[in-house]
Amino acid sequence: MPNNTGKTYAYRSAQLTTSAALVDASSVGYSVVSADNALNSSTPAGSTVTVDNVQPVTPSSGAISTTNAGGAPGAGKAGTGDTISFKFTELNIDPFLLLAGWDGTASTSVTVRLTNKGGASQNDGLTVLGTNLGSVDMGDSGYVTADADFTTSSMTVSTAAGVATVTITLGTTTGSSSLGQVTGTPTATWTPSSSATDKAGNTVATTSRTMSTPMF
Ligand SMILES: [Ca+2]
Ligand SMILES: [Ca+2]
Repeated sequence: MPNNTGKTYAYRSAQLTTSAALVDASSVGYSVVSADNALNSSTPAGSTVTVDNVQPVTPSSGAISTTNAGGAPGAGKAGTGDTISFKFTELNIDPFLLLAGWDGTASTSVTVRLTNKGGASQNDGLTVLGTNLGSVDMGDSGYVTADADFTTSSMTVSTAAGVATVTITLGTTTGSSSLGQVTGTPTATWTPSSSATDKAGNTVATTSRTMSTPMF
């Protein structure tokens, strides 16, 4: 699977755009000229950048995973300390485009919403509000009987071996009376968002990924 191992970014600019005409991993020269208000210009300073035209994808296995922090009584039921993780086969995923204003160097506070869709055939949903992480179909209608928000949840991103892992740890909820316990083995489906990109602006592939386990 392609990844962008070996490409590093020390600067960020709103002016960066990708072009299909550029060949991935090729070297492209550029120069910088500075000018003062009187239009006195510096001598051009040149260097090169390495093109990154590889679309971030998600692993075909293990792209979405969960953990249960509550021991056996909490298994299958969302609770404080439970986690959900999303993986991208991309070292240079852009935290700013996962959550506006987040550089990914420290954990940040987010709200996880479990959306109640009711009925035997309508699976509950999971979203991380304000992010471009896409959405999860939980694969079962029994997680919540009404929408429940886990505020003060925390989100981190780490990178290793060509994979970026975004992990969200559930915070506290005021909707605990709405939480249900799922005892089967539902299949959850994550649909990533193309609003997430790598640092070169390549949009994330939106191929859906599944996990089969008693979640949370
Ligand atoms: Ca749990
Ligand atoms: Ca439900």
